Amino acid sequence: MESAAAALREARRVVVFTGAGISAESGVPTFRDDLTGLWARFDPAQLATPEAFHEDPDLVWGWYEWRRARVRRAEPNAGHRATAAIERLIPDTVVITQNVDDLHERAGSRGPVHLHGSLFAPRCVAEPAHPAAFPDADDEPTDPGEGRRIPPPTCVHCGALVRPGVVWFGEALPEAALATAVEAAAACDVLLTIGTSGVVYPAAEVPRVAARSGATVVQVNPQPTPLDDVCGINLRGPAAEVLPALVS
Ligand code: BJW
Repeated sequence: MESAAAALREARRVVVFTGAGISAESGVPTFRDDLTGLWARFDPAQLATPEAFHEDPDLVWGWYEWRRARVRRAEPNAGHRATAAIERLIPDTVVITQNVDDLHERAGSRGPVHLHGSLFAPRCVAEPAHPAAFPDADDEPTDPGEGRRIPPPTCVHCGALVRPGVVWFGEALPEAALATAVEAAAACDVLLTIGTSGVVYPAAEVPRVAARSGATVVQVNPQPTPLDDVCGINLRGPAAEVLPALVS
């Protein structure tokens, strides 16, 4: 903890790279934790691929509406707030998140980069997607309950289905977001990797890019991950406890 705090104090450029674990203490489930992770209860092949949406749009839309409603009820935790505090202390901080929730924004982070999209930006399935296809995106989500089907709305411009604005397996990440992430990681002095299993690519390259570029990489996670080897400092613990201690 001492050396991580010292590295952060001396850093001019910082990247905070987050995964589902930072939102766990807000009650938003992770993906791969045993028992509580979403993939322990649901099959990603049936819910988080373009083929799944094509096959059964009502099942997929219903599942994302259920998750959107859960996130709406959740509040940012001390880990999200500590991240925003780092941005205030070190203005050249870039927050890069794999999360599709909006808890960084609600904790006061300015413009976090969303590598895997957002639950709150549904879009038309047409390529290229019609903008503002679904004007009600900011409305209170319908909560269909776990596992209930709900038909997706249709695009106001072309009548095609509206899909969740997230990045599914096999889909490209948003080009600009990925470029910003790689650039910031290559240029930073310190990268904090928080609450990610580090198994999903290309996002998992981000801390590796920072390590290869000579940055101090600090990991905050209660469990070991494949990123342990590239992290000079591993802080084992929950983000909502470790991060506030790091910036205090
Ligand atoms: C705590 C905590 C607490 C708990 N405090 N910590 C190279 C090798 C192998 C495979 C591939 C590869 N390159 C690409 C692939 C394929 C694939 C992939 O990576 N598969 C692997 C899983 C094997 N990647 C893709 O398909 C990507 N696309 C792609 O590569 O496109 C290529 C292409 C190019 C050009 C044209 C077309 C295609 C896309 C990946 C999209 C991932 N999508 C998801 C779902 C998003 C939507 C949704 O939310 O439903 O993103 S999957 C899911 O995993 C989600 C997450 O963002 C992502 C990462 O998960 P995360 O955040 O790490 O969560 P967990 O649960 O894994 O870990 C939580 C961690 O928190 C744990 O370590 C806990 O210990 C910890 N924790 N409590 C701190 N309190």
